[in-house]
Formats: sequence, C-alpha cells, structure tokens
Amino acid sequence: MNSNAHKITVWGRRNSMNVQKVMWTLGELDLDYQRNDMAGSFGIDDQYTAKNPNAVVPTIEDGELTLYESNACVRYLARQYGMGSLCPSNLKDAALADQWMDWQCSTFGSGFFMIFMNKIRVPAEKSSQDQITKGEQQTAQLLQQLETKLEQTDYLVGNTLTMADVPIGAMLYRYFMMEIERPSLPAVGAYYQRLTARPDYQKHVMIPFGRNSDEWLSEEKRNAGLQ
Ligand SMILES: N[C@@H](CCC(=O)N[C@@H](CS)C(=O)NCC(=O)O)C(=O)O
Repeated sequence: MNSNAHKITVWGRRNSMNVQKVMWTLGELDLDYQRNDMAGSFGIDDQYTAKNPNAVVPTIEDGELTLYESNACVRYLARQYGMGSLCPSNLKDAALADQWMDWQCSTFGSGFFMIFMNKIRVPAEKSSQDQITKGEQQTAQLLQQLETKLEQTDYLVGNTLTMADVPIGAMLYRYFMMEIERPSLPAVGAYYQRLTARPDYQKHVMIPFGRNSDEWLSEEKRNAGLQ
C-alpha cells in the first residue's frame, strides 16, 4: 500500500466513466480508498450537493480536501502520490499530460458522447442514428491524432503510463466495446491492448455496461457496493 495514512473517500457509482478515472488512478497508485455509490439510480442527496454543487460524480475527499471534476481529481492524486510516476516530474512532460487530459474532455468527448448517449443511455425510441453516425465520423477523425502520437511512444507521454492516459484510456474501453463503425488504427489498437493488460484498468474500467439503456441500468445495480 502507498503512503496515504487515511482512506481516500470516493463518491460515485461504479459505472460512471468519470468515477472510473479516479478509481483506476487510485489502483495504479496503490492507495487505500472507500467508494460510496452516488448519482444515477442511487440518487443524489443534499449532503452530497453540499460537497459538489454540480450534482455530478465523482467527488473525492482526502483528509481536509474535498475535490470534484474528475480530471482535477486525477491530477491531484497523481501529483500528491505519484510524482515522478503518474505525474511526470519534468514540467514540460506534465504540461503535455495536461494537454491530453484537456483534449479528452474538451475535444474528443463530444463525438464520443454523441455515440454513447444514443447507443447506450437513451431508450431506443429516442435514439438518433444521425447522431451516432456524426459521432463515429468525428471520433474517427480525432483518433488520427492519437494514432500519430502512439506511432512514436507506447503511452501518450513517453513509454510508461502517466495521468495523460487516464481520461482517454477510460473512454477507449467504451469506444472499443460498442457495436459501431471504427477506423483501422493499429497504434491506437496496440495502445488499447496495453491498457487492457493492466490489472487496475481491468478492475476499475473494464466493467460491462450493457448494449442499451435497460442493460445499462441492470449493470449499474449489479455493481452496487463493489469496490
Ligand atoms: N466534468 C465533470 C462531469 C461529471 C459528470 O457528468 N458525471 C456524470 C457521470 S459520468 C454524472 O454524475 N451524471 C449524473 C448522474 O449520474 O446522476 C467531471 O469530469 O467530473
């Protein structure tokens, strides 16, 4: 176990991709934690919105610190407990890690969510094939950037896993598991295979999420209470 004297508390359902980023990071850093179900079918209470007024998950608590925004949580954990490993100690490499983390939520995420929401989260009668197709085209184009990068290095910043890989890696599991049109991207495919070989990625990210909104809900319930 790493050097956290007390458990880190994580609030958020296990099938939330943003929660998975935090859980995977805790796993990679070998930190002690307690995860509590929150949001989705578990609901959100006033005590939780006092911690996170956005009423979304995750939120983490580490001693006196209460923190939300999944990428900020990943950065904090990497800086506090993984300096020189998950957080590059060289400032230029740390800045490149920030770049990929921001790219996941500000750029790649929009196309991905067009697919994910319409394939998995909304009921079939409300789903839009146009949105799925648009998302497939947008993600295919953006993934060329990852392909070019991953032809040069095994991970997004150098040849070892850093915090740069966590947000994109969490999204790639869902991208590769959905029945959608994907371009042939050998370097991205090999990168994804490297991620799937990591025990903490298997445990916290490779969580089945079903093929539609009904299956999604039963998977969510099946994961209740699991750490
Ligand atoms: N920018 C926020 C987004 C958080 C977010 O949208 N979380 C989703 C789950 S992935 C959520 O809480 N949705 C409401 C719900 O599940 O009830 C972050 O990265 O933490």
